[in-house]
This record gives sequence, C-alpha cells and structure tokens, in this order.
Amino acid sequence: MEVENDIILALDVLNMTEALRIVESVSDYLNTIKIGYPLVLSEGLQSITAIKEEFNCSIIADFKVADIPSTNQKIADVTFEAGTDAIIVHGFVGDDSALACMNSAEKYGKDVFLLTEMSHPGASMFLQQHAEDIAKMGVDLGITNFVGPSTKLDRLEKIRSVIGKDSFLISPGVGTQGGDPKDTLKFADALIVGRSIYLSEDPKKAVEDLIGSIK
Ligand code: O7M
Repeated sequence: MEVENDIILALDVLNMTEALRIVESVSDYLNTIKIGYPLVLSEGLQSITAIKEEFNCSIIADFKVADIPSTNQKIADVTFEAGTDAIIVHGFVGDDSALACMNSAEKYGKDVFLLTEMSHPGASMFLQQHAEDIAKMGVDLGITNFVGPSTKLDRLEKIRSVIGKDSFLISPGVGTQGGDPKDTLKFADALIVGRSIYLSEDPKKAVEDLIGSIK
C-alpha cells in the first residue's frame, strides 16, 4: 500500500458532514484513510463507499475483527464488498480466525492488517505478553501488513524484528496518545493519526506541521 506522506488519517468522527469536511481539507496531502466503528456505526458501511468514491483514496477498515472464522469471513466479505482496500484483524483470536479474513481478502484482491499489540496502557495487562507470538503467527500465515503501537517504541522495535524489514508496519498513538512521529518512523512505515488532525481548528495545517516534523 502506497501511503502518501507516511500518514494515515484515523477518521473517527460521527457524521458524514464532518467526515467529508476533514477529508476534503487534508486531501492534498493524504491518500489513505482509516475508518472504523465510530463513523460506520453512525452512518453505515456506505460511508466507506462514499468517501472512497469522492476522494479516490485507499480505505483501511478498522473493525479489529475478532470472532470465529465463519463470522470473520462474513464480516470481511461485507467490508470488502463496500469497497474497502484493507481490513484490520485482531491476532489474539488465533490463526484460523485470521486465515478466514485472509481468504476473504484474497477472494476480493484486497489486504489484511494484523493487529499485534495496542497503544493504550491497558494493553500491557493481557495483549503485550503475546504480541510477539501474534506477530510471528502472522508471518507464518504469510501476512505482510501489521499494526503496532507508537506509544511503546521498545515494543514496536521488537515487533519489527519479528515481522522483518520487508513487512509493512503502521503505527497508531502519535500525537494525542503521546507517541513521537519521527521516532515511530524509525520502526514503522506509516503513522495512524486521528485526533491531532481531525480535532484541530485547521486540519490541513495540522497535517502540514506533522509532515514538517517527520521530514
Ligand atoms: O490519533 P488518535 O489517538 O486520535 O487515534 C488513533 C487511532 O488508532 C484510533 O482510530 C484508534 O482506534 C486506533 N488505534 C490505537 O489508537 N491504538 C491501537 O493500539 C490500535 C489502533 C488501531 O488503529 O488499531 C487497528
């Protein structure tokens, strides 16, 4: 996936008017948008289709899919039918569940991102202990796209060492959650950034400043 300026916008807003305003304001600089439950539960899956059509951008559906294989397959199929380019899948549910999403992605010619470890403090309770195993499972399955936290750079470095230099690693937690953009890009290929862009009074300037900080 070619992520312009190494920045993915996390479009966690609750209505289409707001979503379109923000994407419009940053579209000179960004070509990849992550859309998850906040917008899709508010405005429907068609919000993905509409944004993709309007801006011709890549859409990563962040549904953190974490169910049994049969249900995962249905979730992934419906998501890809809506025009999504990639879907984010939890790894802790195991290889068969991840594989169901991979099968769906293959059918549609789309991508899967495997979520290894998360950026919030509570991730250290359960997920962190297994993050490297989850990353290894992804590698063994043939997954080449991963998500890891920018708030814990030692962990991000470990995940990078497991998935290898050729895998594509995207990283949330920059800005509002405290992660440093430039340091994160020592290990990650692209940043996932939400609130520090979409809550800014001037989202375009927020993106310009962020680009300036990582050059
Ligand atoms: O920049 P923020 O903090 O406003 O937004 C970060 C986005 O990344 C938001 O959409 C979160 O749901 C998501 N995210 C995390 O913040 N931490 C994680 O560990 C994982 C994700 C994510 O995107 O998972 C796929």
